[in-house]
Parts: sequence; structure tokens; C-alpha cells
Amino acid sequence: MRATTPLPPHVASELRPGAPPMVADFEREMLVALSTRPKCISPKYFYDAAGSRLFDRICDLPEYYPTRTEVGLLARHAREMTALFGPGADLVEFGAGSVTKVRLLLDAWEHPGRFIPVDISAEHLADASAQLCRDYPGLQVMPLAADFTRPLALPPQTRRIGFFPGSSIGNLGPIAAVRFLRQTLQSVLGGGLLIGVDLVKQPARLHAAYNDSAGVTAAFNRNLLVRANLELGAGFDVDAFDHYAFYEPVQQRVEMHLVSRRAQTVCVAGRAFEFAEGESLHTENSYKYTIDGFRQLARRAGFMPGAVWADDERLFSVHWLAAPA
Ligand code: AVJ
Repeated sequence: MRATTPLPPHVASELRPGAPPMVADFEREMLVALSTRPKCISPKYFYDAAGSRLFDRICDLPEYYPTRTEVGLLARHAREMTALFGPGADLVEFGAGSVTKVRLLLDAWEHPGRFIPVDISAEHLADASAQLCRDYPGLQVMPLAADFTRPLALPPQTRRIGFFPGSSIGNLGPIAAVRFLRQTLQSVLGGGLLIGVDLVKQPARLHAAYNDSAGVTAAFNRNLLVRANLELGAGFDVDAFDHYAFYEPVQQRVEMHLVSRRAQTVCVAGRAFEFAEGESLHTENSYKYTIDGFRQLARRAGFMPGAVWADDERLFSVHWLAAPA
């Protein structure tokens, strides 16, 4: 997805002064998205409270295999994984969401250190962290509401372990993925990163995972427009956009789009933007990897790929990336 593009002046001047930072970011990036061709916006804007709840529902869908496959791997191999953490290290989770998967690690980790869940959805993170504190009274939990693709202000610590499940690395293109891993390497030096990576597989299986029969993924995708109407007063006719997701085998990624069924005008920060009939807003890429392909990417970022755990069907993988001091 596009890095934050500097704003054309006629857009910069339109920004609503005093808007909360997250809304200001959303407004700025939506204005850029609507001002360029093809129109595309970061998938991070899926995750308002409603979007986070919709994603939780996606994780339980029969077609969406990544979550249950990864949870199976974490449950089966948590002892081996946490043995690599060592005692008393801080555990930083990127994109922690509902903070469910980490419980499998906490239950197996002999001497856990502090837990720092990071997520862009502040409200969702606060609720999930409070519940974790109740369930793990001896654990020090320090939630951080932030965009994990940007450098994080982490509490000082000699040994940190990163935890990045769910194949959220897949939202970043290859170059941005290496950049993110390089940035993360700096914050886990002397420790390492435990990361979930969705694997290349039959296109039909991928297609089904992003086009579930219950329509939850479509609602999750459209929720970005609902959010733009709520927070930016955009006036999207949400029902006049089709959810369109497909696997693109050359770049080995699933793409999600919202395609306008008719010509329509939306208005953000007082400016009108046209959508032609059939024009799309590209909302997400989800890159898939082979195990060797991902290890090469991790090496390029400076990590030392170690143990890998994958299910028998090789649908999903979890990698330990050591970060020598
Ligand atoms: C959270 C980014 C890993 O790409 O599979 C699920 C998000 N998008 N269904 C993914 C998502 C559509 C998910 N990640």
C-alpha cells in the first residue's frame, strides 16, 4: 500500500483544523486516495471499533483458515516458541487486536516479562487489555495505541521479543515489509520476532477466504466507507459499491477493492470527488509467501531465520526470526 504521500497544497489547506489525530490522518489519506488514480487507501482504516468487531467475526468463518490454523500451531508449539523467548523479556505484539492468540504463549512461557500490546484501534485495545489483566493478575500489561508501521516509543528494556501474528505482514508490499522488519529488528535486538505468515496456495482456497458466503468480509470492506461517512461526512452511497476480492498470482497477493456500481460523487473536507461507474477504491493487499521466500525476505531485513512451524496442509506458517545483539 502507498506510504504517506505528501499532500498537494490545495488538499493540505482543506484539512479540518482541530480534528482528532486519527481522524485527521484518515481525512488526509482519504483526500489523497480520492485525488489520485487508481484510487487506493491503507487497510489500516478498516479498524475502527466496528471494523475490529467485523474482523473478529471473519476469524471465525469456515472459509477464513488463517486464524484457526495459526492458533493450532501456537497451541501445539507454544513451549518450543516461548523457550526461545527466555525469561523476563518484554513481549511486544504488533496489531494485537483482541489479544487472544498471545494467551497461548503466556500459558506456556515459564517466566514472562511485561506484555506490550500495540494496536491502532485504541478503544478495542483498551477493552481487550483490561480483560487480559483480569485473567492474568500477575502480568504487567502496558497497552500502546499506535500505528505499528511507524517507530514506537517502547519502555526501556534489555531484551524484547516481537510477536506479529495473523500474517498482517501481508498488508505491506515487499519493500515496505523489509523496511518494517528492519525497523522492528532495531527494537528486538538481542531477542527476536515470532511472526505468522500466510502461505501461497490454490487460488480457489484464497478466493473463498476473502469472499465468504455469509458476506462478512464484504461488510468489513464496506465498513471503511461507513467509517468515512461517520468520521468525515463523506456521503458515500455504501450500497452502490461492490465488494471485489481476488488472488493475483504474479505478485502472489489477494487484492480487495470496492467497485462503484454507478457514477457518484462523494464529498470530503468540502471537496467533491467523482467515482465513475465501475471505478474501484483499492482497499487492501494481502501478500502470500512460500516458506523459503519469507526467510529470504527476513534475511534481507537483517534477521536470522530460525525455527518454522507449519500445518500438515501447509496453509499457514509461524517463523522465529532471531535478532542477534
Ligand atoms: C489481518 C491483514 C491478516 O489480510 O487476511 C481478512 C485482513 N482482510 N479478510 C488478511 C483481512 C480480509 C487480514 N489481515
